[in-house]
Amino acid sequence: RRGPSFEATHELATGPVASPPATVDGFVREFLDQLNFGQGVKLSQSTINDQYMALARTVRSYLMASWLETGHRRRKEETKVVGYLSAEYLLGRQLGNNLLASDLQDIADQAMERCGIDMAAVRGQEVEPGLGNGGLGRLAACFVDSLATMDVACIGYGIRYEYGIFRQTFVDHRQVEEPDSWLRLGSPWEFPHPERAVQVGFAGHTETYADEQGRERTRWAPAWQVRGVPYHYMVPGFRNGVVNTLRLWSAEANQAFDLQTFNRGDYAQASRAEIFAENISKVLYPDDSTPQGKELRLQQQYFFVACSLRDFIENTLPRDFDLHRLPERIIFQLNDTHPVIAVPELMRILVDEKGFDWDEAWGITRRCFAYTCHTLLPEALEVWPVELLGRLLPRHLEIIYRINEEFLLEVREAFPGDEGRIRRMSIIAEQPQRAVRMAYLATVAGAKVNGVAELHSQLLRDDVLPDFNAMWPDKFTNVTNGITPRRFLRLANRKLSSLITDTIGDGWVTDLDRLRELEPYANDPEFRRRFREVKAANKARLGDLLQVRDGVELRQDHLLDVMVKRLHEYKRQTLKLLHVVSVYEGVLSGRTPVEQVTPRTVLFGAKAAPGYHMAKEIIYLINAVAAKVNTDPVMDGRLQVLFPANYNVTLAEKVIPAADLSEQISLAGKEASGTGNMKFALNGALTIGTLDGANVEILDLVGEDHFFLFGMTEPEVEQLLQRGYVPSAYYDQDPVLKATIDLIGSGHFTGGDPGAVSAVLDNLLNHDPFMALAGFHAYLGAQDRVERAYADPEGWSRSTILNVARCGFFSSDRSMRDYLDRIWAPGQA
Ligand code: Z2T
Repeated sequence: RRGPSFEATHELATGPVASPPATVDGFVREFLDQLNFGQGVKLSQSTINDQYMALARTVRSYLMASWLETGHRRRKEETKVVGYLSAEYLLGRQLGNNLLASDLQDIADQAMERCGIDMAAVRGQEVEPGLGNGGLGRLAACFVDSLATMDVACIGYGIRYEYGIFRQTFVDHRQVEEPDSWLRLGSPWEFPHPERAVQVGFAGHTETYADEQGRERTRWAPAWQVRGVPYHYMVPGFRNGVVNTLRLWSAEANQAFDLQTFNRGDYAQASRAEIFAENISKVLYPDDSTPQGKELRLQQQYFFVACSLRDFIENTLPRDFDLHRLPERIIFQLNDTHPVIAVPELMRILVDEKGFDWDEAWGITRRCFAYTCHTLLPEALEVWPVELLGRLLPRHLEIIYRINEEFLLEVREAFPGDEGRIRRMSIIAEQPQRAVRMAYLATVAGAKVNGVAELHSQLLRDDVLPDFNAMWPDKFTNVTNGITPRRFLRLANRKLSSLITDTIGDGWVTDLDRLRELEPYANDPEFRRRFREVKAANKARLGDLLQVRDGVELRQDHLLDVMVKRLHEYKRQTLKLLHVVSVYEGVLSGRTPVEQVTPRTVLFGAKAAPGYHMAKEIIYLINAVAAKVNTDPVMDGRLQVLFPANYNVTLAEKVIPAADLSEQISLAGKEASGTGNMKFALNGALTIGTLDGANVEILDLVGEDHFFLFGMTEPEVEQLLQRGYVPSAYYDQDPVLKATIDLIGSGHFTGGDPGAVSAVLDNLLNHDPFMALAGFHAYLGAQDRVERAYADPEGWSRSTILNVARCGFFSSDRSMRDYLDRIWAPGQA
């Protein structure tokens, strides 16, 4: 099964692996080798894509020795490994990151110049692997970056989707989705390992039999199988010689086609099985925080989790490892409920395949998993109908039933006679249909359960899982999210990074708390001037990009007000839009002299789930408002609304460093954490925001003089809901709100057609589940404060510098430290 040992191939066949010399000469030589012998072209004939492929392979070859060395070391050291199980990794482009990690940026620039190659064009050739929806997938990418930088043994497990998050375009102001064929021009960062493929079964039936000792055992006879082929990706630490592995699984058919059918001439039928199998990893489900409960999605989940457990147990642990000691060697971190089917899968492996007693297996399993919840929205908690789960994974359903039975016995013992509680806590929901509550299964099996910001973790205890908290209070903990300072500061904002490094040295890149040392410079006029210069340069860079990418002009003299995140009602893009329209309406109606309007560009970036009707209507409305406001001479160009299509990590890296104002305006109690909020603050934007998610912690750290806070607290939201929320009352009582909504409702933005906006307006006036109308007045007040503050450039600069200086806490290195301290290390036996 295992071929020659790593030692044999490494030491005997090739000797120690040497990197090419880290000089411009060495780089040029390696690059030309890659171009000639890898890509098969001469420099003079090469296309930009050839050059990109060769450059990527060159960078790869510099990281290879570290990768082999790290793998070698990990096999020797008997430490616990973090198995990060995530259905999404929103990696962003690899070239820049890997040049940064290997400290080859300058050498590569010079080498390309020497070859007469346009480095910017080559960088632009890379299609980012968009294997995630938004925050959750990007968080996974930040976490594996931090673990590599901290030299923690981690394998990131996930799915190699052939198509990642769709590419968004706008046609007549409406979102159109196009397939993201990110692999089309080649994928130089991945290493397929077909020799490490594993089999995954589905469906079929279970049967009992007596083993040699006469014990009753169960086995599962799947009806069909697919092959999981791992593709490895390098996860380099920041200049520390460590390269961890991301292992993404691709589904393939066991046989290309059925030869008998093929020979009969039914070619379409002959390849049906192949198409069926390959569908499993074909495409990422584009739903951010509202799962669809589709069979293919459950297939994806089981597929990658079964591959990953098999891979770790059979191919990563030493041969003949005693699985009783499994918790000493692995902690599987469940990134939301998507991989929770791993729990019954590990039980099945231990009990059915390895012959463990149930109790023994359960004792092990409960120490091998920890669960991170990323939401509070009830509709986002995954449930799988018993009928579906039983059909696709019959043995797993039996195991879940038994876990539930024994768990409910435990509940009965802890709370005798409390049948209501037992019904509430059951892993199996009875209404509206029998279904497995995956969050409950994860909570029962997990050694720890965590939320992703202080407020979220508290609400998780109090509102989402209160009965579980009552039973196991010590299980619950918080780890506030973070972001990697490598990609989102050092790489995305090289100018600010240089200014910081010139001022306090470069230790901050791996120890972000050191940004505190910038605090005194907030009072230094010269430093503030340089800080503003950086912001202006970033704004100019974004302007150049938007000109080429979207054919729009970014006014350099405007306050740049940015709201970039998935389109969701709870995030309240409509509230931002109401503000925009109110400014415009004020001028249009003569209430506000146009000279009094602070010149401002509002930039939106947002994808809507393709099936989320209201979100798509809101996208339409934003585009419609933009078209009118941008061109109406009455505004004298003082208000611009930009909505570049297809917001992704690549665009984020340009937008965030240019922003002045960061919009974090979700209804309190709805955004679990947010991570964009952290990226903006660390890049010198000020936040206008509610007391939601990690905003609360940002506010605590930066102080209320340097944060534009508005809106209800979470308890106030609850109270208003209890009293009965009537959105139309706000419309009736606030003349500015009324005029704003009436202008939209008049069809002013939609060619005189009020029907085109009625879905959004009816929803706002009659339902408004996220209380945009209730928030409107306070939001406008906060925007007034923004404008007054912005009118004082010195005061504004001071605040932005203090934001940067005080937000070191939001490094994902700190998040990883917290996971290690609170979740991963305590389980160590
Ligand atoms: C997602 O991106 C998030 C939560 C989900 O709940 C699903 C997805 Cl795809 C099931 C986001 C949260 O909305 C956001 O607040 C948080 O910062 C992010 O996960 C990372 O924790």
